[in-house]
Amino acid sequence: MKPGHWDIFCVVVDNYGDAGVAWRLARELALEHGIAVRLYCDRLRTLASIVPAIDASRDGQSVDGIDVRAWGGPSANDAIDADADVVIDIFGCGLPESLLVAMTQRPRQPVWNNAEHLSAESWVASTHALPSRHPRLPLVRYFFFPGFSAGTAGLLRERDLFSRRDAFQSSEVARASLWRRLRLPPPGPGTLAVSLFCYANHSLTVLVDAWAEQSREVFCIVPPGAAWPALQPWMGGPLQPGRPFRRGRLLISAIPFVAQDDYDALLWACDLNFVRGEDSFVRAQWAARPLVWHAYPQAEDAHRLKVDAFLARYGKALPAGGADAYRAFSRAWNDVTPMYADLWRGLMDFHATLDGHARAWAQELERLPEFANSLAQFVSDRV
Ligand code: TRH
Repeated sequence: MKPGHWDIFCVVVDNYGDAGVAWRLARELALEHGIAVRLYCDRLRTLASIVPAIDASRDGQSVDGIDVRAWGGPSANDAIDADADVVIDIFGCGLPESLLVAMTQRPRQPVWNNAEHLSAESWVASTHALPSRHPRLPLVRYFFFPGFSAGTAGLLRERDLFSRRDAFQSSEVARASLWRRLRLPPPGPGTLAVSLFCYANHSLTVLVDAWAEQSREVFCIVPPGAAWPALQPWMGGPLQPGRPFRRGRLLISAIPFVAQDDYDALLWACDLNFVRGEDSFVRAQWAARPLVWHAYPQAEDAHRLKVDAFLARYGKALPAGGADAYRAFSRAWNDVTPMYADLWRGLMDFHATLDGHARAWAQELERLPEFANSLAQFVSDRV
């Protein structure tokens, strides 16, 4: 099949994940599949914070071969050319009515896919790629699910990601250059370097108390987010880039929000990564370093099912003690059970095991389908 021309639509509901996933998908399709991609985003400012080459004040710009466009969202009346061969709405953000009508009038309708949210739950494989008829218009939309099993579309992963990661992790020069860019001191020998990206979290102060009191030095690097205001009362002052804070064995440094590629490098450089949502969660798995996931909190605690489903898959190849410690800490971090310092100590007893497991897990996932490839294959089977 000829690569053709694809339109991707993204609504930033909150935070960075919507734009983060849309950008990653657009970039892989453009750079690895030679597809002409237009990316419509209703908040260019958010996109620009993860991709600094994007100018948030400009509509219509080419970055990494992607035609980046501003739009007003599915209910706005923007004039959008209905000439794409493939249309994707990220996380089911919806498309403008005028575009849907124009799609029905094309001699050959575009393939319309909804790129879905990630879950490790087992129902995903049986729902992936199913068609759904539009309630009023003669259009079909397919539901495309990322996931952790062969029956799903898999996860987004750039072709050269592992070779870049491995080159970084084996190069002292590359790591030193990252710490310089972040204006941070390189962690000393034996120090546990931790990145901390999370939502508002009741367990945070229990954790920093445990870090301050333990025997091993902890260097905690905190990008902007809920952790900054949450740590302020504990620190007795604001957390800001350039103003490190020490208590006992714990050194905390805030960093500004960094470009998506530098965030990858931070994950590669740390010994443990606290991540959240979807995209940082996946990137931490590719980093092949132990991770703790904070799931996006959902109504009626629906996210707890997602946490347990992930823990069941991730813990399968761990020895029983390690799986229990990991599960207990992760569930407390997600507010399913109370957090205690002992849970942290239990987790650290298995840090070396978790480290080996993280690499094996990344290799295991690498054998599954890759999301952009799955999508390109799915489309090529239909046009
Ligand atoms: O930011 P998130 O919480 O995003 C989302 C959204 O809330 C979204 O509505 C919801 O659907 C989804 O979670 C489940 O977390 P996430 O998914 O990890 O996205 C963060 C993005 O920001 C990711 O692409 C990595 C990037 N990032 C940087 O580029 N630089 C940084 O410094 C940091 C901390 C993150």
